[in-house]
Amino acid sequence: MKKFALITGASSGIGKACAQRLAFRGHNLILVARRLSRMEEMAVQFRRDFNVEVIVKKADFMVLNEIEGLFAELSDLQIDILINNAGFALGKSSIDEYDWNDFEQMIGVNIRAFTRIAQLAIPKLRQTAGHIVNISSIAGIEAYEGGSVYCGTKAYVKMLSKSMRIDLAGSGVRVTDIAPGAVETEFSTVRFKGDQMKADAVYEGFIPLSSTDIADVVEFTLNRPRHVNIEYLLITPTAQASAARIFREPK
Ligand code: 8X3
Repeated sequence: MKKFALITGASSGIGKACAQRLAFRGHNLILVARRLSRMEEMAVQFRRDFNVEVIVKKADFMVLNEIEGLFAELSDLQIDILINNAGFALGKSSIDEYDWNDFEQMIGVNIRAFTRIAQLAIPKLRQTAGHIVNISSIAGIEAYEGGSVYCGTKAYVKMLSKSMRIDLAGSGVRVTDIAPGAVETEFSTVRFKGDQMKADAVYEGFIPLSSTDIADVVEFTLNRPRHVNIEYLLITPTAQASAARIFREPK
């Protein structure tokens, strides 16, 4: 029976790069995100270039019913990889000035949906002795100014991942937590709500990671022999020594 890799947040950034890499390696894919047309374009390309099966599903991760409905639709399929990637930062200000709705959205997607997706995927991954890759962040181990709830959600992902690993020991399911530092994607454009000047400033004066750099590492963890579980990897640009300490070349 065919096996599929399920990738959330697949329409851009790290999710898209992982989808591209897995398709290149001949893996069938289930792509899930909100932006259907982007995923449909990817699917056409992957089917044509890599001869893989690609299923595209639109889901709003703020709505748990949509996630549950998605897994009901996938009930006949075998899944051996989950790239649990959907998540974002919204806003970056002092906690007392933060828009509560931004907190709600980060908690809704980075914690609630993230957990529900993992929980619904695990029975399928047990059947295939599969692999869960949870995408956390350097923000999960280091707080920074204006990071509050975003940092909190990523610390949550780190502990959820660790706990999952313990629960699944003996099942043959591998669990990996990938924690990227500064990766130039739409991340900062989303965080700053379309303010491109602010978003660009995040990556100024140094070479940030690309989503392909992260896909390289994800691929490495997936391709280890079955008895090898890489539990946690923190990946930063060479110029980034901590969440807040980035060496920038003077202008
Ligand atoms: C993304 C990296 O440092 O902007 O998770 O939080 S950071």
